[in-house]
Amino acid sequence: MSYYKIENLEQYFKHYNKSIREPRKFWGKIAEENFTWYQQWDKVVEFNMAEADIKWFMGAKVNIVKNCIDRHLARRGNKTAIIFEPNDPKEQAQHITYAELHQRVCKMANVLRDQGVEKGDRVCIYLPMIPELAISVLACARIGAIHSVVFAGFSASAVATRVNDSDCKMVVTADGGYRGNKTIDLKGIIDEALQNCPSVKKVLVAKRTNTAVNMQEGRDQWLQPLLDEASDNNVAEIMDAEDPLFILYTSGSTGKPKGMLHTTAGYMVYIGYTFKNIFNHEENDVFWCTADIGWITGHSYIVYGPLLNGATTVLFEGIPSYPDFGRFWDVIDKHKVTQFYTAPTAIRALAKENTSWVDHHDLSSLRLIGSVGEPINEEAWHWYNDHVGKKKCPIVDTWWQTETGGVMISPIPFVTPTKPTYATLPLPGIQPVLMDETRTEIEGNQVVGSLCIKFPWPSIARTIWGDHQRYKDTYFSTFPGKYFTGDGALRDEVGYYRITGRVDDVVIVSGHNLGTAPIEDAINEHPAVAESAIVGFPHDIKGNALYGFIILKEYGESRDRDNLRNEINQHVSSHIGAIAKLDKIQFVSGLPKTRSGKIMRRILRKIAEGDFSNFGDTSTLLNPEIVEEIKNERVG
Ligand code: 6R9
Repeated sequence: MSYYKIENLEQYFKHYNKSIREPRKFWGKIAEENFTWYQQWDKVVEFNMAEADIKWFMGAKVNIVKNCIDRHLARRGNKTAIIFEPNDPKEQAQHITYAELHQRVCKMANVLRDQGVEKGDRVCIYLPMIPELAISVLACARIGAIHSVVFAGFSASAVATRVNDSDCKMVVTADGGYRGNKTIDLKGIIDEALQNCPSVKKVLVAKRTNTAVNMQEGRDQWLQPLLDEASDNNVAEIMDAEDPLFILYTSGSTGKPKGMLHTTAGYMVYIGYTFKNIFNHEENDVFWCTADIGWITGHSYIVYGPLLNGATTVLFEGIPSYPDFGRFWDVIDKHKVTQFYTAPTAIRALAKENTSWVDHHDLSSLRLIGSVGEPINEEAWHWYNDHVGKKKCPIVDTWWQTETGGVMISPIPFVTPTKPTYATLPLPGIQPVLMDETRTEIEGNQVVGSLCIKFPWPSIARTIWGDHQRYKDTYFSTFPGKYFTGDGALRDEVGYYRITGRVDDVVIVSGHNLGTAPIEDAINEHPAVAESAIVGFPHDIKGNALYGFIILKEYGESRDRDNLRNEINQHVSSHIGAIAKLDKIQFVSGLPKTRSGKIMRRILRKIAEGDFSNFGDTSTLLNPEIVEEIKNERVG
């Protein structure tokens, strides 16, 4: 019996139980039957949760890129591995076959080696969503260099912090990048960043926008001529199971960014396995994840997961609103996408527009649709289900984190019955528990608590680069012996999980524990509201009171503000209870968001408190200008 694919609910429970009772047998069998190894492991897993010391497949020798590309060549050499869909729909899409990908990755790997990159060296990749990005990632992994992809929307200072934190030796970038009708001066940003980065000796520059750039003598080189010269014969590095694969900095909604370190074999096995099951992958599918490779979602489910399964993956350079709000639906139709995976923030933005944008496209190729990144509110879930999935495609609401490497809680499509706003059940191997304030595990169903995981899974991050103590403190000390996710969750009467948001987004009002996410859900259901964010602020009598920052739809903008405030509060009262009424409501034109679409609540909390002294690191904000507006119009 194979454990690689879950076919029905009975099998899910069978596999799940096996994975808990005999994790070593379960993962050992999956690893053995579905991947190629130079040498097998001695032990499947070894761990000490108190020390945050976790090792999978110790003793094994493997190369993840051999598994992503080389082993498919005989059977799938002419199959499309990557479909590159450019920013401008008038520019032709590219279909890169497995054979061509192999050749291009081998050349890039040889260029890196020629430029002095060795196994274990860190390479910062700061590229737009073009094929060179995926190719650079794979080339690093092929020669055992540790890639650190920095999203090509980060500022120079954010890049410098990340480059210095991990002492990168090289930066791979481009002259510029396209984003809708804008051109971003990537090389200029790198030049500025590198003024403060002594470790970087070489910069390779891909050409994308043909923007004029400065090339620093002795440091900078154009990539293409080096690739043209390079041989396409490359012997992959033989890696130990626990050799580092990549560093990825978390989006940084709190504190200094953390360089999460992922290692080779466990990540490979878990990402291959989860891609197969969560997206119900079949041979002729065209899979599209709209994330950027600069985030964990792009690492795991644009590059590694699809390629490990010999799939066809779409790499989209553009944005959902360019050249118009029909772009996503146009791409689905054009490439006959079978699985579409996006974020609630994009869904809500598109749901604000006229439905004819989506209704006028042929989306009949879709078999399932997915969501990731934040809790999906009820209204967005239904819009996604009705207009995109046409009520025929299961929605996989996938909960996971940069730290977890792969999806942890999610429906298995066509297997797990879905429920709006619920991520539903843990994947095999994942043991979630809910904890109360006294650090006791909460048993039973219909309960709420802090979400922890009590047994290691193969793709858990192994450390924070250069700071194992911080790794232990952040994830393994709040609830000793367990991995603490930082999220709160609810477990319903059948054991389904609903992630309610970060635990620090819980506000205690008059002794009642209020999650801000359900209140926001209720507010967002009001017909005049486009989006909202709720934070707590200190209150003499209640301890804390609620402050709402609300974006109105056009429809609401012409209405009397005080009437709207009353209506919104009545809505909250009737949906959650009078206790959840907002003391203050400020209508805003936008919310401060990180580039991955997460609201930076820390800033809103400070504004609500009237403390404008120190907003901390705002370098990861997409729209820093909004902070000033919100500050000036604060409701005192
Ligand atoms: C993959 C990714 C992780 C945080 C996580 C949680 C939130 C992600 C979610 C979700 C509810 C989902 N989150 N997916 N919350 N439902 N389906 O987004 O990684 O950028 O590290 O963010 O995102 O709060 O803790 P990352």
